[in-house]
Amino acid sequence: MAQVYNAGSIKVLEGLDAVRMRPGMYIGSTGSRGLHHLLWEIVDNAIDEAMGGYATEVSVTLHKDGSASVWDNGRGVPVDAHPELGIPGVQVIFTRLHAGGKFGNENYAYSGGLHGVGASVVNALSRWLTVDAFINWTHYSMRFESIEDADHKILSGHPVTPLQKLGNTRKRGTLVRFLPDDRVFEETSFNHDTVRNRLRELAYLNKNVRIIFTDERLQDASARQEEFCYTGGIADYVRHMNRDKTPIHDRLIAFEGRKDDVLFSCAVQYTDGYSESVFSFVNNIPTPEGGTHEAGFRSAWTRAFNDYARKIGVLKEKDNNLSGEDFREGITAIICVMVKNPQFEGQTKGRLGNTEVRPAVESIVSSQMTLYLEDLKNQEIAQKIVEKAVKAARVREATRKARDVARVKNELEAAPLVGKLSACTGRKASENELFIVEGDSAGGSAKQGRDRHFQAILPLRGKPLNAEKKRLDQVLSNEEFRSIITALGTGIEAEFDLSLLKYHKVIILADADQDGAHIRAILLTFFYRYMRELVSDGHVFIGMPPLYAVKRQNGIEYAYDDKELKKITARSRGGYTIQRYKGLGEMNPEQLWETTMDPKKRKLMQVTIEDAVQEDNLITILMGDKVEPRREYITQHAEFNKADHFEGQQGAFKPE
Ligand code: 28G
Repeated sequence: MAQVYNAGSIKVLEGLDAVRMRPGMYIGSTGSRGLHHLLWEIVDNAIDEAMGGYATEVSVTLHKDGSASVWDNGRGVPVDAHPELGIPGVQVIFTRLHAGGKFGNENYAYSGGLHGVGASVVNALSRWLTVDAFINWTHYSMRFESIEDADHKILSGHPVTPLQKLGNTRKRGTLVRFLPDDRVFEETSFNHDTVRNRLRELAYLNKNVRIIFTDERLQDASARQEEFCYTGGIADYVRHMNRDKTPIHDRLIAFEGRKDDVLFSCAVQYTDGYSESVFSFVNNIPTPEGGTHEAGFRSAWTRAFNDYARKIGVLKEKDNNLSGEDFREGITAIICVMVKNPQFEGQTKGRLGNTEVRPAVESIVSSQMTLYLEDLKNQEIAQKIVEKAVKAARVREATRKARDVARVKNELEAAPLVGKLSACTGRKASENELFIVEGDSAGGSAKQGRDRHFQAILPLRGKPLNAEKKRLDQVLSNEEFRSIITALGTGIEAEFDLSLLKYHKVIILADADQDGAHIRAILLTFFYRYMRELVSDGHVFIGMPPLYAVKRQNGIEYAYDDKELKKITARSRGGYTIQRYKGLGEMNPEQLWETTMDPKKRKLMQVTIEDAVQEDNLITILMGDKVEPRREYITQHAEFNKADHFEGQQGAFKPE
């Protein structure tokens, strides 16, 4: 076993052991998310080097042995002795908690935040980690391991070689490779798509940085390497997001600005659609829940266009201003800020809280948009946007009137709606569940099989319509959606109020076939577009009915996928028969309860918004007007007979 090579490192190791004792405190979780966090931490350091203008290239490799490596061609992590500690800088960085120097350091003023826990945390949670620095034509290397002492206590991130000079080099930069510790993480395999999508996103957010992704684990050699580099940055990202939509102008509205310590940039393009797709980032980290930067952008954007609409006479003195929503119909926008000490708030830490950011962004957007709207060459685009907003306002007004009428009508028709919904008797919303069930016969079984104390059933007769292609007034006139809105009690869009939610679990129950998939997609689209908080707050679930029943003398077992079926049949000596369920309707009430509704036995997948850009795009593909991308997507993902077909079909799903 290797030796402690330097006495000063004893204290250091204690620090790292704290990380191993409570990994969740440093990286959030020890599941797949936490695992990827390790990689983001190292990638962030490489990107920081590029953002500082010192590196042009970052490359990330997933190796066959389960390790990951990251390379940047920057200045190389310092190897000279730390003035106070007397050990090489690289050792300080990888063995001292918070020694990354991201806080109070001018070199890295805008980095990390959520991710910025430091490279030492990655070291603490790895089986081994190596760092190679290429500085002044010299190749330096150092290796850390997690070792066991005489009492079988694990010492994390222990330097097992002193800093070594390996020889001459023509390279410049830093290479870090590490193997996540399987004694810490439940999941140790990096997900190809997760890594790829984040690297691509980083390439869009950091224009001209070349990011090379290599997955050596892939069989197909031609798919192993991908390179991302975008000269247009976030403007390219917006174009990419709109690739399956129909833009109403070619040239994007894009600008940057700085106020005090806040750096701001945005790119905007309108399409002929009706939905609002605004994606925001803080220090390269997505903020799906918005925050002060988005608030500042929205208010300045609305004010600039209202002022403009008055200036060109579309709004007269007596007219009211158009609303912010009107100016955001059909918008696709990315807004980025760099902030010094970002405060992330909200349940999933996805919202920026810094109050100083709002006025800063407001001032930048106001002055830039004033310039933009005064420029002759922008008049055509600006007028199109105002025109679109005026139309949106008209529809909104008509909808409001229709809604008032609908409200009265609704009250009159309340009886049939209530008749459709089988409410539960319990009054605690936090314990109550609403099952939205495809088809009358399955709905009937669910009604009989449920626990009526906390489970309510809403059967869907026909297919609800596709919310993506419709305006609000059409969505509201659809009976299936109306009954869902009424049953949930929250209202929708601007009037959505989560505190009024009557069922904290909303469970979609549809067949595991094409039709079921379509209904799921339609319902998720509706929730995503009109009740997004319901999804982002984790209230939406997908029920997983079993695909097979294996009947034997001593009873029935259910299999939720082909793998499980194999397991069950393998250990079933003697006779058995397999029933394959084609739909929920084939199960009697008891079976439906036992397999799909009983909280003790059922499988539910929670719908989450992991990657809002991805989500938005998937919805466009599945629900938008363009047939070709949809056909392509469905052909690629058409494995409707597997229980895991939910994955990648829409949104992100994780087990209950
Ligand atoms: C490959 C994977 C991840 C890195 C650097 C470069 C420097 C550095 C990193 O310094 C501490 C604090 C301020 C000097 C900075 C090199 C200044 C001069 C660096 C990385 C010491 C950290 N020369 N590249 N850290 N500074 N790449 N990639 O981690 O005073 S970390």
